Amino acid sequence: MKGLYLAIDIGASSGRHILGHLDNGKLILEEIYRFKNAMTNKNGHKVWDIDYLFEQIKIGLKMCNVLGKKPEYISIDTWAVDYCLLDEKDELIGDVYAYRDNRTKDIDLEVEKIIDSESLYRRTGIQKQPFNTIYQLMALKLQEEESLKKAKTFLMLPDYFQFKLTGVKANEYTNASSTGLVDPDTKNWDYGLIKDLGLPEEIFLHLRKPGVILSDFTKEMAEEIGFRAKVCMCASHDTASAILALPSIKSDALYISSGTWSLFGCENLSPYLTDAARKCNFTNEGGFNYRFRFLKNIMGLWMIQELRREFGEEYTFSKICELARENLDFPSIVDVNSNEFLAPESMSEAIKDFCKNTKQQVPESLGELAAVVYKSLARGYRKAKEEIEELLAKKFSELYIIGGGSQADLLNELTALETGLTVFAGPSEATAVGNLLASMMATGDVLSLLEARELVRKSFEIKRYEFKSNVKIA
Ligand code: LFR
Repeated sequence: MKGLYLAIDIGASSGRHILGHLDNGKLILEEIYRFKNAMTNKNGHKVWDIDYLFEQIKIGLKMCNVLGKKPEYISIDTWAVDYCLLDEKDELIGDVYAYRDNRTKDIDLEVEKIIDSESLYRRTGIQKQPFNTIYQLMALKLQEEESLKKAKTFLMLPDYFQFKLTGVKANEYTNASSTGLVDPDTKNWDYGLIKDLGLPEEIFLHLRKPGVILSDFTKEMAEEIGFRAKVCMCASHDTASAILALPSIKSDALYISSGTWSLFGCENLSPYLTDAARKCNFTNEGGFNYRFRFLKNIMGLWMIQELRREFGEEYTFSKICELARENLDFPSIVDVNSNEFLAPESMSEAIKDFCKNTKQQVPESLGELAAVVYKSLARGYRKAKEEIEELLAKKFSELYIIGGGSQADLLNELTALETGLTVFAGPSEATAVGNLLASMMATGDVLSLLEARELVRKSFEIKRYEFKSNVKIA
């Protein structure tokens, strides 16, 4: 058996510690710990409880120790765009805002005064989203300049957690690219842009490529956790890790990284920065091995997660799928890319309002609401497929759905039906798998991205859905 690795993968709604090792040409996973995550409200803002998250990271590590399964290498990934600032004593400055907080409302207009959207896209390749770090930092500059003035270091969330474990401050490339402040050619910060925006250039550290060993735990941390380990830099943007773990070695596959968001796209070897791509809001996020994820964000299972929060957790995701299946003839469709669904007080009300305003039948029960969401997501995927085929002037035949959402059978069937593509679903823990594989490449246990993807294909059950689906929709 080769080394024992640990992936700590934290999403917007849950986090997990997953051990991985290679055995007989397969990657074997073992989940050690799982915990909840959610935004909290503080002083009228949506924030993350960063201390709670770090506590959870440590609890999971201590559990590895208690179980006698001590990983030699660990790595952390989280969602993107959110960041923290450290002062001269390396203390956190203020709260860590959650990207769904509305402090960035209309801040794009402020950025536009300095650089127009067309030039910004040509320069960074990042799709326009109100929550991109560029808008968050601009909001901070305009609303809390004192905090920005105190800042000595800018870290994305995985960078921060790694710093807490190792004492080493470093910025990882894939997560940094989601800020909208990185030059896709140099793969480093666009310092000219940062300066033009009036942000302090010196707080951004030289970007590091993922797939390397960062450092050991500090002595204090090793004592507290009960063992020594090395921290690796994986592709710390969760979506970058997930796409690393695509169970396909073909270059022309479409994918959806399906979780809180549905990230729909393909992998390119260079950024695609045309105005047509910008208008369709496709992004070019930095990936492992400097590949680019040409994708768009579609609202995703967040809509279902929010319905579940309202109706009660006794409704499991498979129960919600079942209820939706019983209501597939409910005719209404919503635009899942509409910002009304980004952070509504009530998701059910937001869906109902959308249907009312567009003069469609208004869903009432959870089954009807969920049917609207699943059908609308599949419709959103179809539109994205048509856009990407037109933008890149090529046809795709296969779609790989990975991540937790790949377990939603009904959605997979609807997706095959809507897109006409052959759909492959799994692995559901793609992000943790990608995290582990990057560490394995850092140590040489896995030799290349190609070998990593072959391993994924051999190690996990991948379900196949043909577009001749037997789902019946009225
Ligand atoms: C998915 C994800 C997406 C990013 C969004 C916000 O978890 O990382 O890739 O657009 O969250 O960070």
